[in-house]
Amino acid sequence: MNRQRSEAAFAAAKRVIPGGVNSTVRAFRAVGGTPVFVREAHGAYLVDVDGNRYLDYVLSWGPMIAGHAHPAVVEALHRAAERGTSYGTPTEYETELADVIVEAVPSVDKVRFCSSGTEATANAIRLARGYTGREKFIKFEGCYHGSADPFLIAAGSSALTMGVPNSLGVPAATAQDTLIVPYNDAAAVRAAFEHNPGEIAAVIVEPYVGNMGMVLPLPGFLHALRTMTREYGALLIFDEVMTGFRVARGGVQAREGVLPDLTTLGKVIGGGLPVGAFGGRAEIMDRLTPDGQVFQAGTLSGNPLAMAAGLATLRLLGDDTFLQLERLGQRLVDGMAEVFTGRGVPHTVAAAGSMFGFFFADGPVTDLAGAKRSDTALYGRFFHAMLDRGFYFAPSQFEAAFLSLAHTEAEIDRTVEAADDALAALRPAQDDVVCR
Ligand code: KE4
Repeated sequence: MNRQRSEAAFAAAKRVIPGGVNSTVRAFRAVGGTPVFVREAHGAYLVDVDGNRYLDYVLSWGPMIAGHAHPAVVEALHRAAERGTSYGTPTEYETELADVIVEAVPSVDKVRFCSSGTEATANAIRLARGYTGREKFIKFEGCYHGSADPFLIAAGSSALTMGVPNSLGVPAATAQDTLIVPYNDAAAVRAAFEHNPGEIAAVIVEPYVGNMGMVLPLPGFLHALRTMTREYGALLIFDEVMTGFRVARGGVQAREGVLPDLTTLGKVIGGGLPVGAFGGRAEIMDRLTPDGQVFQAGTLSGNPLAMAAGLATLRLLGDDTFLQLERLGQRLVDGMAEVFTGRGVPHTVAAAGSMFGFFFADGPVTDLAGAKRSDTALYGRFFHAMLDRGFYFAPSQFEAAFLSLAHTEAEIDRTVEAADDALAALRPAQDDVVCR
């Protein structure tokens, strides 16, 4: 595929934008090569600046569940823009979207909007700290909750699970309040509570993980978090920025029947416009300013265009559409698994609704250590082989993939065929898996 204009665009971007991108993962560092510069997108397809067309399985990292430029969403945005783009006042559009979220998400009585998932999770942690009067919180290795300081922490060597910054600029003092434990390890969570009696405000978790690749909770893990947080007086926060209105209308909590104290949302609820939200029981949410004393603010929080795009998107998602997406997702991962098996490539696949993932690894991946043991070099080569065939997967093994209402069975089947062709063409390097 000719991507000369993307290469020129990348060179031009790097002159005025650090790394040529406005979000790190877009730079293709995990898979190598030049990032694709997109000119436009329609339905399930991206079109790059060279005119190449790709079937899109990233969907802007989740938001575009209705497909790109869906007519109902575009029309809603046109109408909203003609009324102005931001007022800095309350609007009924915010209440309208809040009503939809409260009705759909089982644990949410009240919700506050902001402009990104990062803001949502950072505010949720502040609220949990304000509500409990405690300062530490537990997060899981490999779970990503946005780019605010308290989350940019890696597992430290300390037996107390004390974290260490994994970005320059994050103060050590901040890291001390972030406790890191392995995903799916309920015993490590209990140990963290026992080592930090009365100090832990919350446990925040991606209930289905999309940020180390797709990793699902082991049976009972989410229930164990619910039990332990109640037992130790901490709040349970489900970070459903990626899974909210994606794996089910009510998110993971609706599928699994585990109700957190706070839920963070983003992506789908904004239909591709900047949005974030956090919600929970009224007695917690009412601790927020102006009624309470936990401060939150944002110039564009609840922006009318984001509300319009979010409402138009959520109105397209009925029970039947979630069933349709579930079926498509399963068809895809079954087809990919068959291809990987046929080509003798060790693999594991996971799907929930319209979110799915795969690792080139022997056996299921249940935590970050397992994800890191997968063949990421092969993933990078597979990514490019599929890109050259017109299929856009995440430019990193440690991401999930997504489907939209615009994806059809025919396109799923074409993807599976292309995957078989791609693996047949790949010349496994000595250190990669040998295709038997
Ligand atoms: P944003 O600040 O990027 O809107 O949301 C942060 C966030 C919070 N929680 C979860 C579970 C998330 O997946 C995210 C953001 N996801 C990444 C994709 N892995 C966004 C892509 C990017 O960083 O460019």
